[in-house]
Parts: sequence; structure tokens; C-alpha cells
Amino acid sequence: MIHVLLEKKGHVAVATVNRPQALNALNSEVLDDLNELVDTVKADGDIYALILTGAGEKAFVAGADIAQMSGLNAAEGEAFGKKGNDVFRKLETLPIPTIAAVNGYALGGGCELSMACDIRICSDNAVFGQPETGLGITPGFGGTQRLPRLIGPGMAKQLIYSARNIKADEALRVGLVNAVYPTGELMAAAEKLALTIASNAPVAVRACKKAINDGLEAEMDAAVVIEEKLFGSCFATEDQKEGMAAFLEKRKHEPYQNR
Ligand code: DAK
Repeated sequence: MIHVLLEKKGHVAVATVNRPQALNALNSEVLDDLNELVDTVKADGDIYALILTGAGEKAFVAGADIAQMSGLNAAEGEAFGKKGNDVFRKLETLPIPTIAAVNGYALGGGCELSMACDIRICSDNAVFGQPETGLGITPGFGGTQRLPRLIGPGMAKQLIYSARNIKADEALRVGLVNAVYPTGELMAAAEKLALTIASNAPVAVRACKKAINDGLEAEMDAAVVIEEKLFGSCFATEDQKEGMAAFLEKRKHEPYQNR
């Protein structure tokens, strides 16, 4: 991977989209590397949480690569959209929790990439938006689907139709991000959050992610059954035995073993 750097710190991995000369814009090669990233992280049973950020001082990801997209015909455009959607869906369904540490511009495909993560936090210089209608296209990497699910259809339609960018404080107000940090403190905050998550029973955290994601796509009667089955599966794990024994014996649990 050239355009995505991966660093492991204990059970936490930090992936950095690394194309700063184009503000980390997503061309086909970057999408290929993101695809490889997800495969690599999924295959590594030792990673309990993934942080995704952008290289440089200015951008998380400034969008899909406009230069590469500009000459596409309709069929090629659809294929490019499918390529991005496949990668983002794969990221969204990665079993472990993912945190987007949005350190600057998150426009178009960049905003969409952050929305394919479970949690978004950002620096105070972050800018979010779906500028596509101003370029003559629709959002193409899931923006029309994930933004309304996250912030509600009314506000999502306003942002997408108007192609208006919003700053960090407004992103916080509309619920697009969970927290805003001074620029220099973002990565430390992301790592602290990832470590907190990684200290809990990894199998249980993964089960929660699956229950929430799958349940949101089901109607409530089916959704609670999804939860029941995942809840039940936790009782077949060593970590459940240790976690509950530690509580009953009034001691701190041993580090969870991910089994
Ligand atoms: N694509 C390609 N290059 C980009 C880029 C982008 N999205 N964003 C920035 N760059 C490049 C600039 O061209 C410039 O390159 P050089 O001129 O130095 O070679 C370099 O990064 C630095 O950018 P600026 O000089 O413009 O930096 P500024 O600080 O002045 O401005 C900016 C920063 C983020 C405000 C500005 O760069 C900007 O407005 N960038 C474009 C933002 C944008 O519109 N993003 C959304 C892209 S559309 C679909 C599939 C996918 C999508 C849609 C449909 N289907 C197949 C249906 C997704 C669409 C998008 O993401």
C-alpha cells in the first residue's frame, strides 16, 4: 500500500490516507489501497480498533479525485461509484470498531469515507460537505444514503442540495461528529477512545457493532432477535466468564483474551 499507511500500536491500528499533494483525494489507486487496508486489518485478529485519518495538516480527504472523474462517461461513472461503494461498504462492515479522526477537509468522498466509519471525531479546522451538486453530479460513495441515516433526511437534503460546506462546530451540532478537539489534540483523543474500546471484551464489542448495524437494517421484531442471538453467543466466550467472575469476586478483570 502506497496511498494508505498502516501503523499498529498494541491492539489499536492507525491508517492514514497518504496523498497529501492532492489533499488525499480518492483516485482508483487510493481506493485499491483502502480495499487492501480493510482486508489486512480484518485478517489480523490482534487489532481491536481502527483509526482512520488523513496525511498532512489540511485534509482528511478532499473528495473523490475530480481530475480522474472529469472524463468519465455514464458507464464508467457507474463503475467508479460501484468501486467506491464496495470499498466503503466493506469498511462499514469490518467487524471491529472504526473511528474517523477527521483532521481537516472531509468533502464529497471524504465526508462519505468518514460516514463509513462507526464514530467520527474531528479537529477544530475540519470542514464537512457534499459539494457534488455544484460539480454536476450526485454524491457517489454512499452520501445520499448514510448522511440522512446519520443526521436525518431534512438536514441531509439541505446540505446535499445546497452543496454547502459546514465547519466543525456545525458538524457537532447536527450530529455528524461526536466531538471536536484542538488540531494538535485530535490524534491523542482518537487513540484514547480506541484504547478504551480495545480494553473491553473484543468479542462483545464486535457483537455490539453487528447488532447495531444489522439491527438498523431490520424491523424491530427481527432486530431484537439479532440482538438475542449475539447476546447468547457471548456466553460461549472466556471473556464473559472472566468479566462476570471478576465482578462477583470484587476484583478487576484480567486483560480480555479475545476468545
Ligand atoms: N480531486 C482532485 N484534486 C484535488 C481535490 C479533489 N477532490 N481536492 C484538492 N485537490 C488538489 C488540488 O487540485 C491541488 O492540486 P495542485 O493544483 O496543487 O496540483 C491540491 O489538491 C491542493 O488543493 P488547493 O490548492 O485547491 O487547496 P486549497 O487549500 O486552496 O483548497 C479545498 C482546498 C479542499 C477547498 C479545494 O481543494 C477544493 O475545493 N477541493 C475540491 C473539493 C471537492 O469538491 N470535493 C468533492 C469532490 S466530488 C460518483 C462517485 C464519487 C463521487 C460522486 C459520484 N459516482 C460515480 C456517481 C464523489 C464525488 C466527490 O467526492
